[in-house]
Amino acid sequence: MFCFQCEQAANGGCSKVGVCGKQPDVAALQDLLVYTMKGIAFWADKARAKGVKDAEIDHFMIDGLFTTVTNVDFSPEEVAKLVRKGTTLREKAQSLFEKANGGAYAGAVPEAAKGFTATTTAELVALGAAHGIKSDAIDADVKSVQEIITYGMKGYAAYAHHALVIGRENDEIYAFTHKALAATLDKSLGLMDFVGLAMECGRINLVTMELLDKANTDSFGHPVPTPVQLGTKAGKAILVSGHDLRMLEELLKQTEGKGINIYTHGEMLPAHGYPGLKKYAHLAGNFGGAWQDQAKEFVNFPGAIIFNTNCIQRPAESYKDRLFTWGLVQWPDVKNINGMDFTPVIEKALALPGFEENPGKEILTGFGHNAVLGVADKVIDAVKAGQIRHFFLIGGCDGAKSGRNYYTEFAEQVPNDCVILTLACGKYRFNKLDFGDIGGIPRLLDIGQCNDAYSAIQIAVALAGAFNCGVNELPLSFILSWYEQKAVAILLTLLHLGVKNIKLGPSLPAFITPNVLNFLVENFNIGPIGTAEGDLKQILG
Ligand code: FSO
Ligand code: SF4
Repeated sequence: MFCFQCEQAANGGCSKVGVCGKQPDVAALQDLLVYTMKGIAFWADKARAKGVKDAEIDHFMIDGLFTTVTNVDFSPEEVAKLVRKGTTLREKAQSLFEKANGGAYAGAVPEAAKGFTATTTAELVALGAAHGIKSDAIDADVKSVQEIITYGMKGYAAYAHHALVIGRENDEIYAFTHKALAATLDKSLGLMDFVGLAMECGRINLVTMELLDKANTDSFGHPVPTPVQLGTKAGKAILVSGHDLRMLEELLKQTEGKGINIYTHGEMLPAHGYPGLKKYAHLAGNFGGAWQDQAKEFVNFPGAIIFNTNCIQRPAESYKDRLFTWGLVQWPDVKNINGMDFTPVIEKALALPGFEENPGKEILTGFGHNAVLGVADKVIDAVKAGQIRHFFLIGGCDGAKSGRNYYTEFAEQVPNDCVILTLACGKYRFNKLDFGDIGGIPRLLDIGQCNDAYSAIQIAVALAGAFNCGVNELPLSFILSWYEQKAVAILLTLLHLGVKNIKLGPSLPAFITPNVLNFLVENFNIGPIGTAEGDLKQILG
């Protein structure tokens, strides 16, 4: 196996077993799934050029890409099932094209688009091992940008999936997915073609985040500033981890009046701010820290636990029997709920002791674009009056590797006349600290999940409009932490929007070659994080 798609990649790439727990068979099957999707994309892209689309194929691409995101699917059987389905959809895409074309394709057909005969899981694993990231003998810089695009697509696929659960989709996302995956098979394309596609991938992620924002806010209302309880309520308990709000809503409905309290974990924290979710009195509070602490924290959760997206880690035996996954999230031997019937989770929670009453501290969430822009005048006045000197967006993923203390230190050292905007699970490095307020405006504003980078962009654009300048001229700095592929998608969106001077950490991606890094530095002045003290000094002058 070889995988270097996330920040914790061992020594430039995991080659024996994933640091995340991904085994070589699953790695090979995921590589084969991506290879299969490239083959589907070759035909689907051509069929689209002839005006033919297919919803089953489009949805499969989203599910397939999301499946290969870090910490989503660890089950060889489930990934193999998707590869088999992909094989039949590749044939379907080819026949759709041929029918529209009135005959076979006249040009050269790449190997990936020809399909394969392997079917058993063992055969698929063997085949996948031959179609890994290193199997293409192509220019290292081209490969680097191709991988950036692929990871960006994996990232927005997660968001497109959540939107689709709510019944929202956008054909532009599918069209680009086919075009970009097919492009990776096209040997006539050069480095700058792929750079262009990478920027377009950033635009498509913006389109996807907007789609999801609309799906969420139309369904549950605009988030409002909301205190979230970190303590516990007496009663049975279910912990929900992940990003999917619609799944949480359904679980809230099904547990109403059953004496079960629902707690959020990790990226579900911002759910408390949505009127359509906070109206449930048994949405009780937030439990634990960011994803990488789950193994030590879940031991202490006396109820059922369910993951509706990444990031799942190898479960300890002590809580494995009360752990569930939902939808595309899979761990071998952990019960998966496919659909919206949560009876097994509810029964498990009822059989477990639950919590005693133990109130704790409260933290605030719910500062989406609607809430922040609702007080925009106040914010703008505070900037003009010199009460707010600078905004720092300290956001992104948390993770286990060392070097992430930087983000805590940075937040702690941000001067009192500056505001911190935050999003995604990296916030757990500092969201329980007290930052106070500036004339009633909290100094720490939790914008939401990683996909709420959309909100951050709306806020930045509105501020730029109010001050009649570009986003790069605003007193606003982006201090980002990355871990998995959604962060790659968001980074591409920021680059697509022309955002400069981003500081990225805790380490730079292993899939970026020195030449590609130079390109990013020259065009966007993107740079690695240094020390909190040094970076703050440099930014604030
Ligand atoms: Fe964190 Fe995991 Fe949202 Fe990522 S939970 S690391 S950026 O999945 O998706 O922020
Ligand atoms: Fe390694 Fe990350 Fe790939 Fe897992 S996802 S195998 S940790 S690079």
